[in-house]
Amino acid sequence: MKKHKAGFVNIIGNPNVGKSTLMNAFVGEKLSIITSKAQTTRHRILGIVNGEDFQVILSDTPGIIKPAYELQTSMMDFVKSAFEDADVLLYMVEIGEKALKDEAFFKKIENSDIPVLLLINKIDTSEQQVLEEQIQHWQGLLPKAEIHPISALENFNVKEVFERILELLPEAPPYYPKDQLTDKPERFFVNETIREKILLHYKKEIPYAVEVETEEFIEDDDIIRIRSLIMVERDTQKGIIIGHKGSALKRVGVESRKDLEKFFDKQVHIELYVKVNKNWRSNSRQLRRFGYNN
Ligand SMILES: Nc1nc2c(ncn2[C@@H]2O[C@H](COP(=O)(O)OP(=O)(O)OP(=O)(O)O)[C@@H](O)[C@H]2O)c(=O)[nH]1
Ligand SMILES: [Mg+2]
Repeated sequence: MKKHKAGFVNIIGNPNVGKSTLMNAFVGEKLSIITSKAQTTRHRILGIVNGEDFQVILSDTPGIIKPAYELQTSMMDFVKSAFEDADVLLYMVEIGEKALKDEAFFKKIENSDIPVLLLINKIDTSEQQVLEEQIQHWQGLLPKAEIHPISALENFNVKEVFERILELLPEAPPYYPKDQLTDKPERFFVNETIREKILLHYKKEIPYAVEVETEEFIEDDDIIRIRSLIMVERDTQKGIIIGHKGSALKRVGVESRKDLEKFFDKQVHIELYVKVNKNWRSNSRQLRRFGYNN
């Protein structure tokens, strides 16, 4: 009989380099939201790829930054936790990038005994010569790491990286049931889908001041009824989220519903409302309630 392999493969790197895009590509589902804005991902999200004789437990994590408020400190705690249980680390950089936004994390990678695959992402945007310079640059900085140029977006070299991960994983029984895809509950994906639309449609500070909490998720035979609360930090932000005669909020609702109907493969009814929750980003009790555990 073939031996069973299993382990934790944790993706870390600067904001916006394509970590979530890669995890979704591995899993084949849109588990993590993706936008062109930095700090899209705020949590550690597991994406589990199951095979007959393997279980690869991927972790998508928030992009590495120097925290300026408590929410960001919690986000960086998720990144730290990803160092603690990794069997393989995927350190993702993008073409043109020179260094990690927090030197302390780079030191952790440098001193790690865990195998590190350094993925140079977005090579679809680059010339061969630029790529070669990048490989030189990273090889010089992290001689122990194995470098793989990829395009998560165009699925280039993603399968090869997955094969390499399988080689590196230890023999172990599965950690999760073989039909499980993630560690997060359904409501989490509702919150994230809504937050993605807010990241896409609102400018500047607004998306960063928003948290979403799904208060109702009722699944009937043919429809899922959802009610979610969009939290902002100030009254002015509430007005902007709602928009003229509610048009902006309506767009968030319509687009979220479409995505969620695809995700759950069922008709969805969604009701959104907006509330001011002053300074929730700096309030540890509020943060715990929203699943930022520290
Ligand atoms: N051209 C190109 N764009 C990519 C590639 N991978 C990701 N992107 C884009 O880069 C942007 C950021 O992608 P994400 O997957 O959200 O990046 P992330 O690292 O998870 O970002 P944070 O969660 O904010 O840290 C999105 O606009 C993606 O479409 C790639 O291989 N090529
Ligand atoms: Mg992300």
